[in-house]
Amino acid sequence: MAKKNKTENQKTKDLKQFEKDATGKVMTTNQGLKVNDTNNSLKAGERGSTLLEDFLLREKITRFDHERIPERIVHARGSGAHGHFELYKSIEHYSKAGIFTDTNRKTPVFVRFSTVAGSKGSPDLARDVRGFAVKMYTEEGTWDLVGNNMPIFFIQDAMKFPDLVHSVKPEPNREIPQAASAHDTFYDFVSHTTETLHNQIWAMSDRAIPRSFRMMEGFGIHTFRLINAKDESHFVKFHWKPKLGVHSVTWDEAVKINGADSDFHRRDLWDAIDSGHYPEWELGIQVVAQEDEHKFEFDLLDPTKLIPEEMVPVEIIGKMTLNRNPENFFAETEQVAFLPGHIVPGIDFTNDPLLQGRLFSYRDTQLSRLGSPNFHQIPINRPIGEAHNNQRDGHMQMDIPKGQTAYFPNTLGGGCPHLAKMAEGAFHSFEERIDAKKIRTRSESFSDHFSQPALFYRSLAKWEKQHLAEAYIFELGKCTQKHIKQRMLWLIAQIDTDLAKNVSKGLGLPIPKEIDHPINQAIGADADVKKHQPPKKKNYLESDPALSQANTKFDSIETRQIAVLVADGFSMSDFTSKKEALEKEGAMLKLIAPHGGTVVSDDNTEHEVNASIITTESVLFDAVYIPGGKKSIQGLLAESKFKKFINEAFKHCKTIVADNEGEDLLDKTFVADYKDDKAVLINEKPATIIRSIAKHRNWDRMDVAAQVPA
Ligand code: HDE
Repeated sequence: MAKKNKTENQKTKDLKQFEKDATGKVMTTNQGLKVNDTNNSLKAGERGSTLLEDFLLREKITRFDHERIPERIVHARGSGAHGHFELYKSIEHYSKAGIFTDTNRKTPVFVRFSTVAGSKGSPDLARDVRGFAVKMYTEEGTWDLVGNNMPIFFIQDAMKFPDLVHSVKPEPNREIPQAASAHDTFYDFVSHTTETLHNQIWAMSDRAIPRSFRMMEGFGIHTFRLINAKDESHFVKFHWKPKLGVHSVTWDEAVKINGADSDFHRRDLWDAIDSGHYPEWELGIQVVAQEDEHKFEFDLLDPTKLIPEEMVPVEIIGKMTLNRNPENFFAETEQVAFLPGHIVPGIDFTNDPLLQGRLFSYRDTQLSRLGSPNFHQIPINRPIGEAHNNQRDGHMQMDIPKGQTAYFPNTLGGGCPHLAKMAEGAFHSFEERIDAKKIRTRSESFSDHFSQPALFYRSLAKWEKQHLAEAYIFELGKCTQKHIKQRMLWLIAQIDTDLAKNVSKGLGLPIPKEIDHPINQAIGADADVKKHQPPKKKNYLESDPALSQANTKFDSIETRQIAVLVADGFSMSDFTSKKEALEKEGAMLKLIAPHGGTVVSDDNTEHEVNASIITTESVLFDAVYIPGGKKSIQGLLAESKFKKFINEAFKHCKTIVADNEGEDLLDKTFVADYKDDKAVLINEKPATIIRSIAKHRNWDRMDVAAQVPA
């Protein structure tokens, strides 16, 4: 695939003025003083004590001492990229936003993907929700759509967020475990907070262990409003649909990837963009008319509910492309500040009580994280248009506001900055009629906690259901408290009895008929759960195909990593025939050899080895290819890790390809007995191989694969 040109957008141009490039430049202090020794401190004599006078030492050390800023309290680990959004068709009947009406624009974006629970240095393949935060630098102001890769959230009211996060974070006494939900405190909370069960079951699904950030969906989650030029409101849910489809790894791979390359997702995103394979997502909207607000069997304001696509189809309206890696991780990815409160005319909030709480939290958190109310002046956070108001001063003011006045109204400053007229595109909150009692409660319309987890489970394919049961068994198996496991089992049984039976078998615990632990009674938890189901479980839809990854796209092998196992003497003609065809489709072939350096093929040409077998693992690849060549196969057989490599790829249901003598290597592995498997391809044509790799995995092999002792 040809490397595409990097496109430059307005935000990229804006950022350029802040870039610093030391190429060819002399080293100076921060004051511009030229420095000729940065290795030795100033001393009294060669061996003497260091002098307080040494301003060069003090500047360097003091600056170093203060390099760190607090990591995000949630979503600490993340990776970002620049790009743009293009609109396919105007939706002016719904929204007056420039980004939704002007099809000629390329709106600059910066996206940050993240895990939620782990610290900044935690591994990428934790079982977790992924953050999917998009900052759109629109001409009318910056719009942040701060979403996740799952369409619903754990809780319904912002008031519960600290409890949720404290329960999943490492336990406060021992600070264990890191980046993992599989522990007592999390399930203590979940099992006593049934509103969490929907997001919880999604977190047990393969969605929580994506193959790549580039292969996951994004969701705004909350119901927002679109406002048109006539000030009419429609409810909307936002969806990002990846062009490459939604794909995941298995849990066994996730565990191993975390050891083999804990930066797997970060590296994958960087490499894809760097090699010109720009990730793309289409933006979809689910629109509900104002008058239809109450026509559903769930509340549109409840963020633990999705609108099944079967009930309201997703309308695709545009496309986002990420085409530039950040220049500097800290300056851009770490300092970017997303605020759900950043909206533009044409988009507005609803009263979703989780969203309402977020509107407070994100500004507040930037104050402690970035340290100043001027965080919007950091280059990555600046809007592309001019910003003027009477807000002043504070730590690290970067602008130099001119003039005598910093108040409104004024005459001394000519009345400026003056107020925008509505015709100039001023923001105006949607005038929603509210006539209510001030009350601290939860709406009765939020009380169904079981129908949608059940719908999600029913909608999954057999292999997805199996993965999900295994995830529950793993997670609850890691809990040490029996009453917590039993309570979870009882709740899972209310979602689906078959699922509960599987989990119960794995845990070696019967499904309790009642949950009557004295602690639960003492804290009144049973009454709370009973209030919320199961009697109220509804079956308004048998299944929603969009919820299953079995119904995603399987039409591309772009950026798929293919491990080519070779030693000296491998067949060049086998290799070239496959390489050309696979690379044409965008796949990336990597030569894995018994050693680093180079290998020589049977036509005496030398090839750069991409990784020696010692430094890599099968879990980092999507498929394996073994070209023929007698000598090469002998070389591979001499190093036993190649057999492990193949067995493991087979275990993870990947496509395994061999040509000619390559089959001899397969015969020494577990694959020998399964050569009729539809994704074990011996001497097959490239087209068949491409189709097989595009399928992502052969899940039909799952039961056999489970037997592989790898
Ligand atoms: Fe966040 N969340 N959140 N969250 N969230 C943060 O803001 C918070 C919620 C999400 O890449 C924090 O700048 C509260 C839902 C993403 O920089 C913090 C509540 C969704 C990111 C915060 C929620 C999200 C954050 C931490 C419940 C999906 C990473 C650092 C009321 C729609 C953004 C920061 C990035 C980050 C608070 C719930 C997504 C503390 C109080 C629901 C993707 O402000």
